[in-house]
Amino acid sequence: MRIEILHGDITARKVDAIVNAANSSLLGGGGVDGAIHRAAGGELLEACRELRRTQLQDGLPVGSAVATPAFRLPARWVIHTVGPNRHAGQTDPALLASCFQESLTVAAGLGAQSVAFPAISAGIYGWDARQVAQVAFDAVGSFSSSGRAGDSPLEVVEFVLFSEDTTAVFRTVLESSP
Ligand code: AR6
Repeated sequence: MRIEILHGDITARKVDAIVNAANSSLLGGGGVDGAIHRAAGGELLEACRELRRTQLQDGLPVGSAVATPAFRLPARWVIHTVGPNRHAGQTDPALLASCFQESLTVAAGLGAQSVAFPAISAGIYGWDARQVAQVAFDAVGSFSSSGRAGDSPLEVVEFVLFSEDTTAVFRTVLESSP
């Protein structure tokens, strides 16, 4: 599995799956969540409402992930995950690690070869980008060395960062990772 760091808009990525930094309601919001819903079209919100009705009446828990089709996006699927919100006292890095691990597990289950992540929790939810990068790369490393990656066709894990600063942070952390 190869990690790539890109500066840009995740909604433009023609990968198998893009990951959405959603909230538990799954009904949209600001940041990358808003951008994904706008670009995917109203069918995405409908699919999320259907998930809430049928499987997730109490919402998607922090650290969990669930997939929908990507509708008008170039990607095939959107994997929605809910990062921990520092402003709500959710400061346990294990919750953030779980977002990356669960999203990779869902991507592998879909048969995805490529998946793109944003900097989950590094915006409205208030986490430091450096810590998000560290947790993300550790999660990819432990996923690829675990049995879960064995049968999956997952080859490329992209991190698509919206600002130059965050892109530089992710590059620096990746270079200093073992
Ligand atoms: N492509 C890639 N990255 C983006 C894009 C984009 N189009 N737009 C923003 N980012 P945030 P969170 C970056 O706030 O911190 C929503 O309201 C952004 O610059 O989107 O997990 C949800 O509904 C930042 O680096 O997600 C939740 O309520 C990163 O994506 C809440 O925000 C994450 O920022 C989730 O907060």
